[in-house]
Amino acid sequence: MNYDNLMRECFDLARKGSGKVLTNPMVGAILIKNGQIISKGYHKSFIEDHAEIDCFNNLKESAEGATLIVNLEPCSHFGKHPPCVDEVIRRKIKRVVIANLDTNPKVDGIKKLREAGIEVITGVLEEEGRKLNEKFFFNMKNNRPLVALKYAQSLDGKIATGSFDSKWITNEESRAYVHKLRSEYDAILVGANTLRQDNPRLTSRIEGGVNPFRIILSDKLDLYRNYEVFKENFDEKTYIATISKKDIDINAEILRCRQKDGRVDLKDMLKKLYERNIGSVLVEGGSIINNSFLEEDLVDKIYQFIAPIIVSGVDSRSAFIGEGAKLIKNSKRFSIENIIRFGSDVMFEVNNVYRNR
Ligand code: AOF
Ligand code: ZN
Repeated sequence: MNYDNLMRECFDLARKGSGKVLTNPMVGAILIKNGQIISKGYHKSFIEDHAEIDCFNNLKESAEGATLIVNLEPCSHFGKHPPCVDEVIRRKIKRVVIANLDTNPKVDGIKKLREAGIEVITGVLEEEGRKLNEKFFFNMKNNRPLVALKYAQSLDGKIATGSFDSKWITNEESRAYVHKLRSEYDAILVGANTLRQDNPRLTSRIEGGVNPFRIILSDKLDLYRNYEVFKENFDEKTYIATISKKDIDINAEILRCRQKDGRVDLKDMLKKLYERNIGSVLVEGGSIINNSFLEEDLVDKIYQFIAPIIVSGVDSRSAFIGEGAKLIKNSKRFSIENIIRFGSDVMFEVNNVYRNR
């Protein structure tokens, strides 16, 4: 039997957890018996049941002899929940079909299933499954959140004019895509300067979009409570990463980070965020913040939007500003994974995650 279509359906179910499962993987599960789908389920959020359990909970009949299709190897460890494999065995499932092995070192579900006499088929649409859970696999391998930079630039590579004007470089379609990205990333990071200049809300304004956590990078903690990101009505928290010892009365959790060259040590900040179950960060910073991540080798992905305008000018800003490579051969090299057109704009999805996967 070919399980490709059912696995694709598992991926679609899994995607419903996008932005909500945090450092957990997106997982969907389907049960079939006598060629019929008898139940479906998915991992809805970080704290909720695993996909397999959700699928069993939705079941209206006995699962005995059924085939379970699930895009990730069922877990065998005691985490926030008991092992899924125990439930699979208890329910007398005949066969388990999976796309990807779970790279969490605590998990070895397949062994347990096979020992219980259950047939296990692995590697169905493995590559698509890997792409779907790119962030999770990255987290498992690197023990830190995946970092993606997002910026919009002109044809001549400028993200702002000399007077720091950067509004409306890209068109509406590109901006809509940014809102989709914001709902897929666990957190969104900007510098304190962006708050001062634009006072953004940093929410995902698409239908059904999940709001990300907000991270404000502020070395000196010179912030005011009346910025939009500190207003009450958010489900997700705002964090401020700082090296200041100052106390301020503000609606955010302050992450006191180690310092490096007088600035927040980004690796230390990412460690603290990971401890808070943030598995991916979308950086919407300017030249300086982008460059700090670049210098620390912390740029795993880039979403680079390009609008067909030319800004020119010696004072205008490009996406990175640092010492720069003296020779082209010393530049940092990435790979372009995907190119999408948004009307008159173009977006490059640039990847570095393969280095770390
Ligand atoms: C599954 N099905 O739907 C998911 C799995 O803390 P816990 O108990 O939620 O465990 C989290 C780990 O379980 C996670 O790192 C990954 O290895 C696995 N996630 N496993 O069988 C699921 N979400
Ligand atoms: Zn599980």
